[in-house]
Amino acid sequence: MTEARLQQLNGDSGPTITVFERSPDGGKGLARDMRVRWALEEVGQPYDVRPVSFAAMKQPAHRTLQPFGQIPTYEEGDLALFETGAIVFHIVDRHNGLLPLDATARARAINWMFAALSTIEPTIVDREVVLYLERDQNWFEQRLTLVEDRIRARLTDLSNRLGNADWLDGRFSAGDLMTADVLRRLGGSGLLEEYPNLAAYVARAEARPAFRRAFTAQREFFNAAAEP
Ligand code: GTB
Repeated sequence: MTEARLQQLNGDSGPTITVFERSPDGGKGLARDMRVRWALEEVGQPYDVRPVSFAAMKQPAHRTLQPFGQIPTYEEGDLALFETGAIVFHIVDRHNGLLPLDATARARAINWMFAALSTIEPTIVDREVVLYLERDQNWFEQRLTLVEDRIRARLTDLSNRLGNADWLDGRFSAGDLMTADVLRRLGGSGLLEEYPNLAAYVARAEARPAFRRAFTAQREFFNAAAEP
């Protein structure tokens, strides 16, 4: 019997996550709730979604959950979390499947989660800041080149480490989930395609049934919100 079915029979409700009421990504699943949805799908944990408008996100009620006025948040009984690293870790620590049981391999998988969030993602976010907020500056092109070169430096190292392997360290783990989700944010930039093994890595991750379910859920949510 699946964990989801057991929960239904026990009357346990799953966690609730907050998401953009209307995601600026147009349904491409690029906001950070995607990695939480994906982790929940991987471990078979049903969840509810609570949409939050940009205005509501900055109000005290939401800031109680997320001090920085952002999504996603995660509520489960008495527990409220923010920060996708902490949320995904909480999910994969409590459910089998995305972290190895062997302590050493488990620590290495967590290591990759942190690398994705601390070493790779900031360079990708920098590029988005340049594109969205600094386009009018006369140094825009120069800065974009610098920022993209910093991304390339990270991608080169990651590509060298991955080599011909399917995943970063043995079986697919939460480290891969986080890394692939971070790399997805480069979609449309052309940067990922400069590294065929990384492009294939992301495609492999996106082909996972759990990713497809999470992606479909966020897309259906976006489409329903867009209906008049
Ligand atoms: N460090 C936090 C975490 O990992 O949880 C960062 C959370 C965060 O950046 N949340 C963003 C947010 O709420 C949404 S994901 N922004 C609103 C605000 O700060 O006022 C970032 C994001 C947003 C939109 C797109 N997009 O449209 O493509 C992609 C990613």
